[in-house]
Amino acid sequence: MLRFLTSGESHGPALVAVLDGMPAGLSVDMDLINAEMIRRQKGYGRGARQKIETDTANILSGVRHGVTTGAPIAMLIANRDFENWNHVMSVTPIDERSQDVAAQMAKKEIKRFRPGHADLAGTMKFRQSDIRDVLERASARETAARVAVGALCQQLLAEVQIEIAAHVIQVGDIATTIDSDPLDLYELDTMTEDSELFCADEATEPKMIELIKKNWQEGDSLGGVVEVLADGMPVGLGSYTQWDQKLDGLIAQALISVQAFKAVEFGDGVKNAALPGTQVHDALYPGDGESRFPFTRKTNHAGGIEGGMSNGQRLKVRAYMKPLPTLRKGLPSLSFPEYQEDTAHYERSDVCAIAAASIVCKAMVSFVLARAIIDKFGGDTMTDLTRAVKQFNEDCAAAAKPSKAKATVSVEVEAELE
Ligand code: EPS
Repeated sequence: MLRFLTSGESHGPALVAVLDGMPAGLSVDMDLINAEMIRRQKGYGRGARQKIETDTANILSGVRHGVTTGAPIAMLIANRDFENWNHVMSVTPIDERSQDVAAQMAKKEIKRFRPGHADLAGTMKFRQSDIRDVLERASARETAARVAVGALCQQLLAEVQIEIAAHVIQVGDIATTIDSDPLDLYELDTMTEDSELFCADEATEPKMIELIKKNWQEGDSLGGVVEVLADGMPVGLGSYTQWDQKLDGLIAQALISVQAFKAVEFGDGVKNAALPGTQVHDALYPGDGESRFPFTRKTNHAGGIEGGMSNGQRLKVRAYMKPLPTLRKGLPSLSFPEYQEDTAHYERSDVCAIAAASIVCKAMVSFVLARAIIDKFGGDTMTDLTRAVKQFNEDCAAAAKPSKAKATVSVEVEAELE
């Protein structure tokens, strides 16, 4: 089974990811991984930290001569900023009597909880004496490691002709007016490439940027909405047979695990709850000869998942991010460890990180899809995997043939009768 863990603190020496269960024989393109790492660092509304970092993933194991061996893949992303935090984040004990150490410690001390962040519950849960022990790991800096994992998964998905893309469709209360349904994903990717917010709607993006600017000036922060789309989906990823195998459940969990994400919607999930079934379910029509399947549909309100399984249509999932909880205009809060009234701590942060988060959401969906592909089709080698996917897809397409053959026979019979 494909799985991964990450390790690392925001201002520690490095982030690490270990991806286990990748099939042997996948050619790894480091440029593609690092291009995705750089994309995650972009986006209007990010803070000064991104000027310090130039994220690159270094593969330490599991890949030889550019090809996966089937062994666990370890990747390391260095934190350049660590040099400014070497005492505060030192792995080994520090000498607090040293002036250097004391000065850095005092500067980085956190004494007040930030409502909305992991600070309060995390400090109590682990009985910490310093909020920083929570903040450092709860930080969204960790998503750099997830993007490295996701970029590798995207390379596996490409081998089985699954294409994935993400774009920002809302910042604060400003939504795009672009309908992504008719766009192919390559086109969508090209449209977002030069955008500062990875938003395909050129007309709306300046308004989003203005809103971020305004919130920055006011010491506030903003969330937004990301849409992740995948084409070339085989039928039957995930399963209806058990709650923990449902593809939508797995994707939702993966997306909600991304820092600050609070809601996930498949297809028109939210709107559908208010409509009668005849307006919601995607009616089936016979295959048109061009479809990869023995059926076609005119709508995709379900977002490509029915009964916890992919149904062959475009996967369409939206993920909703809350505004970041680190605010210059601090909310009423409490001091630690006295729990006295105070104002929330402010530490350098982003005003809006939705563009970066779109790359993270894409990475998480890529991971879940790669895992589902391996679960269904077997994962020791890429040769076996790609062969099994191809065969299954061909069998699905061929399923259309009996009805066509029947039609032909009946035509022939009628002809004979004449
Ligand atoms: C983050 C706070 C900021 C962000 C960080 C997430 O970091 P810093 O405190 O160093 O300025 O920039 O995100 C990243 C470093 C990153 O690479 O995405 C937080 O508190 O979650």
